[in-house]
Parts: sequence; C-alpha cells; structure tokens
Amino acid sequence: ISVKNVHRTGFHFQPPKHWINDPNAPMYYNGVYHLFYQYNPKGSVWGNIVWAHSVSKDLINWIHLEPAIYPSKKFDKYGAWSGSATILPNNKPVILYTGVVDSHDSQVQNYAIPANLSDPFLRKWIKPNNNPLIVPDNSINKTKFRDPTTAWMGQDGLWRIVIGSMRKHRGMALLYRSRDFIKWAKAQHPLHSSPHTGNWECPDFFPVSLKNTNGLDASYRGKKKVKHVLKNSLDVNRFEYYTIGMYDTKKDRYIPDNNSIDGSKGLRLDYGNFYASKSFYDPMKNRRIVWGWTNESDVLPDDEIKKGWAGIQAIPRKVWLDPSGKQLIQWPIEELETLRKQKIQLNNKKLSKGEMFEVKGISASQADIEVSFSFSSLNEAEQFDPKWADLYAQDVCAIKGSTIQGGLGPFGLATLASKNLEEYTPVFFRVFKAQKNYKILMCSDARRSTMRQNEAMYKPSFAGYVDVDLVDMKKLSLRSLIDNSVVESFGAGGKTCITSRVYPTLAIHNNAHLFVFNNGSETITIETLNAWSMDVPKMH
Ligand code: DQQ
Repeated sequence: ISVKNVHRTGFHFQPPKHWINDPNAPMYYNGVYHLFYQYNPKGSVWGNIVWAHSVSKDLINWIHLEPAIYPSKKFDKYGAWSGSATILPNNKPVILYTGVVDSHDSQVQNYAIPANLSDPFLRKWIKPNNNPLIVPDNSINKTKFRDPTTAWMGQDGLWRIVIGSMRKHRGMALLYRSRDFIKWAKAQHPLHSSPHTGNWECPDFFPVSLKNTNGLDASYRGKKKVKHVLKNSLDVNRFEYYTIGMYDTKKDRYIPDNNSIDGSKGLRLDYGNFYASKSFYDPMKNRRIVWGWTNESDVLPDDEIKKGWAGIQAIPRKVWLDPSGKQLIQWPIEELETLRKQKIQLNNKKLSKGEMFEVKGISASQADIEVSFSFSSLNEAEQFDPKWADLYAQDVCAIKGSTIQGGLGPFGLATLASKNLEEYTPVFFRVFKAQKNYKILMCSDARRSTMRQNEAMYKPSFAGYVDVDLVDMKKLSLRSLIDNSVVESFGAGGKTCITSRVYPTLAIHNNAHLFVFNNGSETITIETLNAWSMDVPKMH
C-alpha cells in the first residue's frame, strides 16, 4: 500500500486528490443533493481556492463535477471563499459567496446562479455582472467580512442574511436585508455579537422544532414553537460553538438562552476535529443536515504533499433539538446504514475490572459500531477534583486517560488498535461524582494513535461532557464510525460528538483491531454490541 493511500478514508466524502476545506452551499434541488466545497485544484495544501461541486441522490454515492465557481472577475479574482445556497420561492437556487478582491484579502459578497435550470446537475454557474452585491462599509474590517449564510425571509417580506465579522476582538454576525436579493442594506445592529470571541467564520443560523426531530426551513414561519441556533467557527482556536436561543423577529436580534453561552466555554457540535460546518434543510426527508470539514492532523505540509490529498468531510448528520431544549442532538444520516456489510452481534457480556476483549469478524479499519453499556450502581464513581472545573474536558481526559484505573469507567472501545496495543485510539466514558451531580466525561484520545515519532504530530485527547441523568437510567451508549484515519463518535445517542483524525502505522487495513475494555472497578455489562464492516460508496 502506498503512502498515498494508507490513510485515505473509505466511506467519507473525498475527491480523488488535492486539498479540500469548508463544505459550501449544501442543498437539495429537484431530486439531487449538491455539495460544494473549498478546493485547491492544483495541490494538497490550502490555496488557489475554487468551489468544487459534487452531486448525489443519497448523500452517500457522489459524482464529482467541474468546479462551479472559480476566481475570474474583479469581484473574486483573489479567491472564491465560503458561502451558502438559498432556494428562492419560484424554485430557483442562488448561491451567495465571499469574493476576495485584492492580495490583502479584502472581501465582498457575490452571487451566482445556475446557467441552465433544466440541467439536473446544475453544472454551470453564472456570476452576473452586477456583482459584488455587498461591499463592507467603513465600520467593517474588510479582511473580516465573509461566509454569508442561507437567507431567510421575515414576515415583512424582506430577505435576511448574516455575514461573519469582528470588531475589536468582538465576534459578530452582521445582519443584511433585501427585498429583491440584489440590493442589500446593513441592519443597524448585528443579529448577535459577543466580546473576546475573535472573528466569527462560517456562521450558521437556523430554527429548530421544540416538538420533534424534524427539520425546519430557514424561513419557517408556521405555528409550531421553535427555538433558534447560532453556530460560529472561531478562528482563534479552530473550534466551533453554538448557542440555543430566541430570535426576536421584531427587533431582528437573536438572544441566547441564559444557560447557553458564547465562546470557548460554550457548546460544541463536535469536541474534536470538525470545522466550518454548514447545515441545510432537506425537504425530501423533512430534516436538517449538517456537514463539517475534518482536516488533517499530520500537520507537516510535507505529509500532505506526499499523500497528494488533504481533508475530508465528516459523515453528514441529522441535527435536531434535544427535548430538554438545552442542546442539539446529531446522528449520522440513515442512508449511511446502506453501507453496512458483515455484521456481528453480542449481548449481555460482562466486563469486570481490567478486562478487555477483541471484537472479531468485521473489518476493524472500516466499521460502524453501536454499543450500549449498563452498570448497577454509581457508587464507584471517582470524585471530580474541583480544580478541574476550570479546565476543558480534553485536559481532564489528558489527566485521566484510558489506562488510568478508575471507579465507574474508563470503559469503551479501543479503535484502530494494533494487535499488541502499540497503537490505539480509545473512545470511552468515565463517570465522576461532583459536588451536586455526576459528571460524565467522554474522550476520544489520540495520544497513542500512532507509533510515528514526530514532535509536530497533533494527537489531542479530545473530550466533552455528556449531559445525561444516570441516576434513573444506568446506561450509556456509544456509536463510532471508524474509517482508516478517522474515528467519529456519538455518545448517548448523539448528545456529545467527537471526531479524531489519527495516522496509525501498524493498525492499518487488515492489521487493525477493535477491542472493548473496562478499566474501572465497577463491572460493566455490554447490553448489546452491533458492529458492521463498511462498504465503499461510489465517488468519482
Ligand atoms: N475558509 C474559507 C473562508 C472561511 C474559512 C476560505 C473557514 O471563507 O472563513 O477557504 O475555514
């Protein structure tokens, strides 16, 4: 196996070669799903960015087309950066994207429309001459003015969009309004802003239902009670955060709920490697789907040049509001299950302290695993050190890794493991007793993922807390999607999601193994474990 291919993913979205980043303008139009994305047609590092374009009938098998948008005019000569699609009421799609107009990264907002609506794949896109549509006024930092959202229409018949920006380290979602989608006026106040959060990239703003898991169109104005979600990608730490709140349509402002905080102590769509995400409403299946970019972590540009490719898109996830109203839930789209092949199943298997066993009979380098764990009491939970309250979850995971014996946990999966565990990426839970409640830590720890010795390797102990009540239900579930160099995990039915990129040297292809382990004193029962080898979809 050549260096080029050893870490290539099997069922994640990837073009045949070169660099990719942000997913752009995902949409469903006349029976076809479209995904555009930031792409370097000339190499495997960021640069020469165009909008690559792929289409699909099922979000799993893809046809790669010619780039839809590439720099060519004064208004995008130095780059065609991220943006979004809106389907106008007469069923006409339009794309808004950021054009870079000079070598200092000055930014404007442009639009593009399909050249031929009867082409089922919408291959060709036109950038009309009345571009740019929006230029920054004097109050705006020209180099921090990008990534327009999908537009939504208010009761007054005006379209609205948000554009990411920053003023004096205050991140903001600038609001613009338009009657005809061509002439846009900046609102006096941003939709929302927050001090000390730095530039907001790729904002995403959408309604969620309080009643069920169905998605809502951005312009939803029906009777159902809704909340709104504002997601931003923070370029200061390359993670993204969201809040849940109320959209005051009279004042045209978004107000996060009291318990929903902006910035790096807030909620994350994913506690690992996941950035510049974008969601869209899928009218076919009445759901909202979010796509996110998962970049490489083998950091040396040299690695990417050798491989000839860099970046994947995470598995698209259905996203909805948790019944508590406090957080989102995400789950891999159901179409992914069509790739499941050989299956193995286990029931009611007990794992006592220090036990570990191998899950055999599936391909451990390309798999989908669903497991539910139960335990009979919380008595063994370790004390949560009050000093950790100020730490990020990933720092607590670094202190309390999978091999440090505990009380209730650590238990979970050792993924992409070599036979003798020289390499593995454990995905696991650990339950702590804090002053007033229990704290459930979920980790996806890349620190032992590879034997490769290199100071620059990024091998973080990604982690997040899981907000479940274990007092009533002494159960925790985990789903992990393993795909050669990515482990994408969903804790407690999608409450906490963590994606890690890892680069094993031994645990590759048929030499990868999968284990289940318990390093806590409390015995854990595997109620059910279902695991499947995963097929490779068509992607050409
Ligand atoms: N990537 C794009 C920008 C965006 C950033 C450029 C986020 O539009 O802000 O490739 O990854």
